[in-house]
Formats: sequence, structure tokens, C-alpha cells
Amino acid sequence: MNRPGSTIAAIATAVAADMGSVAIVRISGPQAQAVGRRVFRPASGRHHGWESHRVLYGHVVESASNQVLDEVLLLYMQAPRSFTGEDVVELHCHGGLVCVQRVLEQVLANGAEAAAPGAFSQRAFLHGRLDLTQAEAVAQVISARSRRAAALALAGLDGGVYRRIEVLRRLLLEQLAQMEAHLDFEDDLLPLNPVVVKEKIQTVTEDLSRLVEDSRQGQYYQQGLKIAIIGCPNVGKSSLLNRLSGRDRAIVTDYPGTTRDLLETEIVLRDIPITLMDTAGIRQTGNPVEQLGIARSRQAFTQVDVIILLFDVNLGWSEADQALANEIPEHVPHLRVGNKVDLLNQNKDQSNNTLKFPLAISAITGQGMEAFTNALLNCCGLTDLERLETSLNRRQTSLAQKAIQSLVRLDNTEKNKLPWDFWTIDLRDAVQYLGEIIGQEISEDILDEIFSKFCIGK
Ligand SMILES: Nc1nc2c(ncn2[C@@H]2O[C@H](COP(=O)(O)OP(=O)(O)OP(=O)(O)O)[C@@H](O)[C@H]2O)c(=O)[nH]1
Ligand SMILES: [Mg+2]
Repeated sequence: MNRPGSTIAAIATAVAADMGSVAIVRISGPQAQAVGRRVFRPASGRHHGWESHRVLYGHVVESASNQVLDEVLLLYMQAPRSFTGEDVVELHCHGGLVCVQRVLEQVLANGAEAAAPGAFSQRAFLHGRLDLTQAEAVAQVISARSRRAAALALAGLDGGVYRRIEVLRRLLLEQLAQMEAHLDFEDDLLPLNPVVVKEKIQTVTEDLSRLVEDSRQGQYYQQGLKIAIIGCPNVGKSSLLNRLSGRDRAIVTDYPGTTRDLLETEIVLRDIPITLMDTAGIRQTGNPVEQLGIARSRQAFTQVDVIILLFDVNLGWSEADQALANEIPEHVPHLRVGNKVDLLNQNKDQSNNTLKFPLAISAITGQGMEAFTNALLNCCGLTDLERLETSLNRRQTSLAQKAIQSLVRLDNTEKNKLPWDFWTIDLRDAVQYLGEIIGQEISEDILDEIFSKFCIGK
């Protein structure tokens, strides 16, 4: 991480060749304006008009050669009215790869140091512009892969996570304060009733548990799900992947053994980002290429959150299908789905056991896809999604879980009628964990660790 008080710079926008008409170099720190003045030559010829929140037009020029590196707009934001709470200068350059890189190099050669990942957000936090949950939400807003993920992250940015946690932390602090008062001045105060105290703490535990459960679902919006389509050859796995992705992504033929490799595609299903994998149909074969593909299909078993086990309803649930089902590790949920139901109507012979399988679809006509999607999300425990308002990220969830564990330990403390000193130990731990979520009781090392997971320029 950069030293506090240094002036830092980085490209704040995505960098890609041939993409984006504008790219932004952001400079933050006490020297931001000085650095800006060194690299920027205003079109008006004079360096007047450096007022806060005003846009200047001009060029970034290499001082030694006098060469123009880019035509830019410059935006100066004086502390504390900026994202970081420091003096900030933004240079709005042309997009793509080259100009913005050269502008950054020029800025770094003139008194700014390269910003470490997350450095801007960390400064925003340290200057009290954002609490920790809001700073983390910035990263989540940016990385959101669906509208719903963005909406949940924006709720966090708005302080939604902070407020939920802070209320609970305060409730616990009140109880803690009471206990400590009793430890110090027992004789002067009315006695505390452990049952009443326990009840108050219980409501906090329940609220936290709900939040953790919601977050488990919310994280699917953020991180997405990984799903593999597995099945015997020719049942329509590649066709299903093509239908779900809305493109002709995988090769489909009526030759069994068409797919030879794992093939991944990104889709969004009911606002949940999903990495969908097509796999080689699993069977006994002498073909060495197909064998390699099949080995990869089997590897997919353990890499995914859910497996769609596809079979052909016209052939019914065969022994081969059952053998495959037996291979799926127990902890990986799987959904059995019958495909090619459109052919079933034409086949007069329905003596097989297809009707036992309520989930029948057609990858070709799209029949049954709605029920299939519902079942798939149910299979991942994704229910009642509309209700979600707040979602903790992984770091926050694990701290909330630790707080719950501390509070649950108080059950024993109460049952065994232990004195108040014992209560305060676990209660203080719980308060500490909740404080860490919102960044109130957190060491510098942990902060560095959290922010270093951000990208450069955030
Ligand atoms: N009528 C009908 N045909 C289907 C359906 N799904 C797939 N097919 C056909 O079944 C054949 C095999 O489809 P694929 O998608 O290649 O099957 P696969 O499971 O990927 O096969 P492998 O890659 O060989 O394991 C193709 O001729 C598809 O057009 C369906 O729902 N209805
Ligand atoms: Mg295939």
C-alpha cells in the first residue's frame, strides 16, 4: 500500500485496445494539483481557472520534448469534496491503450506514485468518506454481473449493510455497558435479570442469522453459480447450452460423442450470473480423444455448484443414466432433466418410465424451460429472492458468523448461572466482530489486506 500523505495516480477506467472513447487517469493527494499543473497545458495558454469542480480543456504534454501526448479534459476536485477526501485531479483522456498509458507515465514522472490496488477506496475510508462496507460495495458495484447484483451492491453503497450491523452492534454494546456497570457498582444498581438480557441478545442473534442466510443467496448474485450439464452422448447437452446461452455456442450433431472438451459460457438466468459448462457425453469408448474428453467431464463433477443430469425421455432413465448419477459426489446437488420431450408426442410407445420424471424439456423447441429454470434455482437453495435487500460479502458473512457463535455461547453461560464477567467476554467478542464488519475496530494490516483485493484504480 502507498504511504499515507503521498500523491498517488492510476488509470481509473477499464483499459482495452479499441474500446471506450474516454479513459480517466486519477491523481489523489496533497500534490495532485501541482502534478496536474506540471503535465497539463491549458488551451487558453494560462493556468487560471483552477477552481474546484470545474472542467479545463487542454493537452497533456511531455515536458522534455514538448510532444503532445493527448487532448484531455481536466477536472480538479479540492479536498474534502472528492471521492478520496483528498485533492483529486482527473485527466479525461482518449480511450484505448496508448494515450492513457502515456498520460499516466507522464503523471508518474512528475511527482505522483503508482497507486496500489484499492488505494483510492482505502483513502476514502480513512478520510471518513465511506465506511468499510461502503468501500467494499464500490468494488461490488463495479464487478456486478447482473442488474440485481448491482442493485444489492448499491444498497450497500447507500449504507444498507452499515445500518443493519450498526443497530445490532449498539444493542449489544448497551447490554455490555449495563453488565460492566453492575460489575463495578453492583450495590448501587437494581439487579440485572439474566433472562431478560438473554432475550435481548437472542433477537440480535436471530437477526444476524437471517442476514447470514440472505447473504448466502445474495452472494450468488455477486459471485454467480457454476453449473455443468452432464449426461450420456447425444442426449442434447450441447443443444441445451445453446438454448440457455441464446447462441450457437457448441457444435451439435446427431453423432454421439460430438463434444470432446469442456466448453464454458457465461449466461444470466433470472439475474443470477452463471458459468455454464458443456461436457463430453460419458460412455465406454475406444476412441482416445473421446476418452480424454470424458475424463474432463468427470473432473467437472467437483468443480461446480450444481449438475444438470440430462437424459433422453424417449429412451427413458437408463442404467447408464443411473450409473452416472451414482458417480456424482454426494455434496454436489444435481437435477435430473429429461430432454427431447417434443419427440415424445410423436413416439407412440410410451411404455417406458418417462412420466416418473416431472422435469421434461425440449432444448430445440424450448418446451418446459420455465419449470426447469425454477427447479434449477430451487436446487441451489435460491428461493424467495425478491425479498432480498441487503447482502453481506464473504468477509462480512464470516465475521457475522463468528459473532453468532460468540452469542450462542451465552446460552451456556446463562444456563449455568455464571457471573456477569463471563457474559462480558463473549459479548465483547461479538461487538468486536461486528465492529470489524463496518471497519470500526480493525487493524491497519487487516485493512491493507481487504483493500489489496481491489483492482488498481479503485
Ligand atoms: N427433437 C429434438 N432433438 C434434439 C433435442 N435436443 C437435442 N436434439 C438433437 O439431438 C442430437 C444430439 O444433440 P447434442 O446437443 O449434440 O447432444 P450432446 O448431448 O451434446 O451429445 P454429445 O456431445 O455427443 O455428448 C442433435 O441431432 C440435436 O439436434 C430436443 O430437445 N429435441
Ligand atoms: Mg455435445
